[in-house]
Amino acid sequence: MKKIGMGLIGPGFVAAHHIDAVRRLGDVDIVAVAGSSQASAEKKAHEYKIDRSYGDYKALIADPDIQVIHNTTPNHLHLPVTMAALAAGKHVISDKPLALNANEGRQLRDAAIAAKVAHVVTFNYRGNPLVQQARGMIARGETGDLSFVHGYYLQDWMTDPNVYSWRSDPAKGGTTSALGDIGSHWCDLAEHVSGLKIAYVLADLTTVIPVRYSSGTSAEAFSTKGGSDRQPVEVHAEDLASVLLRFENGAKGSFSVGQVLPGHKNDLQLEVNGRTLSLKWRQEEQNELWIGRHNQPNSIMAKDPSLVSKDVLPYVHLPGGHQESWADAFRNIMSDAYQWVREGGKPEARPAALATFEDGYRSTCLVEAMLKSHAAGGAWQNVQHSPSNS
Ligand code: SOE
Repeated sequence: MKKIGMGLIGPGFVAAHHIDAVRRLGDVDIVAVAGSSQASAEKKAHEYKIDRSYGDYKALIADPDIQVIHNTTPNHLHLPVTMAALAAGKHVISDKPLALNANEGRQLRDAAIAAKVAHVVTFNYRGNPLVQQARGMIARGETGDLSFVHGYYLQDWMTDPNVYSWRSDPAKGGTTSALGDIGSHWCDLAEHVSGLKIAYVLADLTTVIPVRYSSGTSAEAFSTKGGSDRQPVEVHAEDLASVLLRFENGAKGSFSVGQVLPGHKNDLQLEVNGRTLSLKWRQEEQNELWIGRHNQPNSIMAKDPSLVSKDVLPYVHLPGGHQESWADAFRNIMSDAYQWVREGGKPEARPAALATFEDGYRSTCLVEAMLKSHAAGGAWQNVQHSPSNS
């Protein structure tokens, strides 16, 4: 089988996981990496054991051995880098959020559809087997109609004011922090699993740490590195937010996100309550799915190939009791993405669990509605999502 050539632009925190996941597929050749300078690209290429490096992303996109571009640059570069890749007819796997705002998100969605290539956004929690199990149970009517969809995504890596990364810089990360970075994951997961669309939001945003101390360099997510000579920087983006939701079918919902909540490492939880069953999945205990019942005892389904439904089996790689993890779910998404690439990105060949630029655009619309709601003093705001022309 001829290997597919892949090139990655923007080697930060998440890039290592794109590379690891793609290497595990076995049929993809990691051709090159591009960084902000030739020196930084070479350093990363050496670290990841990749032969070619480019100091200019346009040179990587032009490399004829590369068919798929992974865009893991900071958010402000998502638009130009992805647009250039699409213009060159390359398949694109973009890290989330797809873009800085809904306007950019729509442009990217439209350009990707017009380019007739595979277009993927790494909403990677969809790759967890028990997430797909929950989605299937809801779609088959096992929960009954959903009345409430709720949860949270809480982290603590920004608790220390000395953590200052591009995510807090509006020019690079955008005007949102917690909602764009992790609220985007929660909302995508809630809509994907429930099969329902969020129609209205009411958001309350807070910046718990309004002054951070920068060492001049942009730290990677979860990094504690940085010098002692730091300068204060005012931060306006939210690091804590709570949002009420109304879904299109009348179901209600709510979630909170925070990046400064001590003890919460990557604490993502989604619960849905139907008329018959409730389901709860928590990322930090991702090998278990809680099933809540009214007239019978509650139970916990283990991630076990003998227990999950047949369509979930491609996402399970180990027998029950053998824990699978964040990196395995990420690999599942990459496996789906490259399956789509092998099919030439034909719309009808897209694996059902895979998030596309349509989903990425939708996520920017949801976040934008939340920002508007907060700016209006906490007023209900409808989600404006323009349909694609094709
Ligand atoms: C940092 O908050 C981060 O790396 C996010 O950017 C990822 O999307 C999430 O999966 C883990 O946390």
